[in-house]
Amino acid sequence: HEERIEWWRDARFGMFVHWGVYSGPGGEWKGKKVSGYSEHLMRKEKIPLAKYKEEVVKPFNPVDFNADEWIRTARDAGMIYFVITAKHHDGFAMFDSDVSDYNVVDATKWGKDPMTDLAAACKKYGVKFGFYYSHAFDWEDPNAPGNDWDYNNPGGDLNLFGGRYWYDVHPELLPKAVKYVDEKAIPQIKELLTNYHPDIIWFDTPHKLPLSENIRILQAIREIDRNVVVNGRLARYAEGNMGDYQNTADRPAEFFPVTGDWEAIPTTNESYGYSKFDDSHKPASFFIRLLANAASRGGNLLMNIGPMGNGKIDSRDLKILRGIGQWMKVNG
Ligand code: JFZ
Repeated sequence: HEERIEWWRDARFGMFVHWGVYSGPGGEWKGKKVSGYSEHLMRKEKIPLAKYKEEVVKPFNPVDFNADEWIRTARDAGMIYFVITAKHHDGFAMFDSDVSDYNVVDATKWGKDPMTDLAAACKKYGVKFGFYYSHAFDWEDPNAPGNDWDYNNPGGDLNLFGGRYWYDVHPELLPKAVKYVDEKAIPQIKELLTNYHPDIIWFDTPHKLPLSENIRILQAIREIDRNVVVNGRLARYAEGNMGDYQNTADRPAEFFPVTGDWEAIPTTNESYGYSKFDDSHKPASFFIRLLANAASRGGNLLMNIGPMGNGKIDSRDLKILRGIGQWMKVNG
């Protein structure tokens, strides 16, 4: 079934969006700066679920969100596809879900589903649409791997759960993970496929589940959708996975020769989710070079931005996107 990936092979450039209830605090908790990935706020600050619901989930109210504006901005930067966090590690669904009430429509002040509008805007502008779904980590579901607050990412606490490959050390915990996959992950992935018809679905942190569970998820996907593109990180990290930090401003990326289908996912600063204090944004020229480099080696660039809790795109990200757009107009 090679045809389904044809559009992706030609795409070269896409927008990755990390946006969730954690975008509200935006890397600030109790008046102090939280460094690193703002989307990991709950884990980093060891926030109990009840408190996260009360102080992060409920107040989420992105009144300035405008799907049309987001997708137009992506298109104007020369982006061909768009991938947004439907559920990140915090377990919170940013879409309308019948599987779990822990979702943007039922649990936030805002009470709206941004994904319907985003899917429609993508159609309007001819941009391919897709979801990031955290299938392994879920900090809300008591059966999911990684609901302890004491592990270090990526992994799971060594003493409590055996770390990276916990299921080898603690096979007796495996039935719990299987229950989570059956009762939350697979049903929600099916909701995403049937309700929004994405062109691509993007998974991450595969080491948190045994390969057999990851493959079961792929089977469930293929039972109802033969055409959706699925990234390799559903199952395992690719051989030679470079990690994020190879691509920093002081170390411009040189992609090694890679064969097959590959994609780099640099973020504009050092967090994927919006982080108010992180000013480490790279200039547009950095991403233009990265894009040319990736394209010349047969890869795609899925550039990440972190929109704010009010629903607007951060002006620091906008500046980069506009810079790329200007270059695209001349060289695109
Ligand atoms: C994961 C997430 O934990 C993170 O929040 C974000 O969504 C990012 C895109 O993916 O983080 C990773 C996963 C893999 C590596 C680094 C960060 N890696 O292989 O180096």
